Amino acid sequence: MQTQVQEIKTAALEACSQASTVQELNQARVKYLGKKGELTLILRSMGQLPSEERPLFGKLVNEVRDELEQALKTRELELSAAEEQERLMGESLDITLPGRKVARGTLHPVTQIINETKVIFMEMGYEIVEGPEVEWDYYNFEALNIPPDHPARDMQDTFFITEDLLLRSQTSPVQIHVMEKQEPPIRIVAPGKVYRADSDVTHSPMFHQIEGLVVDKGITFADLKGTLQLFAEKMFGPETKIRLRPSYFPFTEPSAEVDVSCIICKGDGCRVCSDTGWLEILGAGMVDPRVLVKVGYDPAEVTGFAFGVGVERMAMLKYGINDIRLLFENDVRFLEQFTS
Ligand code: 2NM
Repeated sequence: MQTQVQEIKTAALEACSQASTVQELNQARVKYLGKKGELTLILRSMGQLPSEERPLFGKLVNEVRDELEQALKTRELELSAAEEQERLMGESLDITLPGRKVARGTLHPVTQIINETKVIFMEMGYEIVEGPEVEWDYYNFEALNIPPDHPARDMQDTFFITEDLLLRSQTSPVQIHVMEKQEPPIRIVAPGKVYRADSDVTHSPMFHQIEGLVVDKGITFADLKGTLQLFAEKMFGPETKIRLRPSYFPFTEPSAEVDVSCIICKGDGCRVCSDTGWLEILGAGMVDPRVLVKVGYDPAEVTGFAFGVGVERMAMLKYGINDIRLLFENDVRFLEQFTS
């Protein structure tokens, strides 16, 4: 039986060194050391030996088992290291490749212009106010001295919801609300969406407007001019000039169209300014005394100026966009060009 044990040992060590994978090695482990393995079985048959030989035989089997276990362990480490090495060699990972860029969103150009405008006026001490997009006829028209037969009140120009509810066609109703609630001094800017029944390459039925209003004792047309000059410089660059031309709005008297020197050609004349050197971007004027009276102010005590700008128009001029619809299609290939 001792000879048998020696034979098992030799065979088992041979199987161990012959195994070329961890799997084969495990098969050898089961074959010799498993519950029904050759070494296990021979130990169980020890009863056949005379009792005085049993301790020595048991010792031999245990020594052989320890030796085999050690050999299996060593071989397993070798094989698993080799297998890991082979797996890694099979992987083609080039750690010198540059990483993939994370796609980051940007603010819409219209939002960027609104934010810039807000900052410019906040630095001058203005408050930003917002109001509802659905308005009463009173706040959108009547309080602004726009008479019942004014063309702006036509269904063709304004989206009416009922006879006296509508989608605001300007943000000035926000300013009427503020004046009704607060006493002068007033220094506010109202940005937001406005709606007009108009649609072509330069007009969208929804667009954004920013209107400003200052009311206090002794406010003059010179204050208006100085404010708009400063706005133009901060928005379009320090060299920007402004030019005022007489105009008419029902809610201001006197009124003016305000031009800025062309931001593309700096006044030399180009396609964007139709060779005039000037771009019309603002409407402005001194708040009509009738508007002040309607909100309960005394025009003998206080005066005010107001102005309005179209945000999409500013964006189109600033970025040389020739079709307003590009600003609302939200094609990422278009919007990506305005990464701030
Ligand atoms: C403009 C042009 C001129 C304006 C007037 C008022 C108010 F409420 F004070 F009467 N807010 N905004 C105004 C004046 C708006 O937009 C082209």
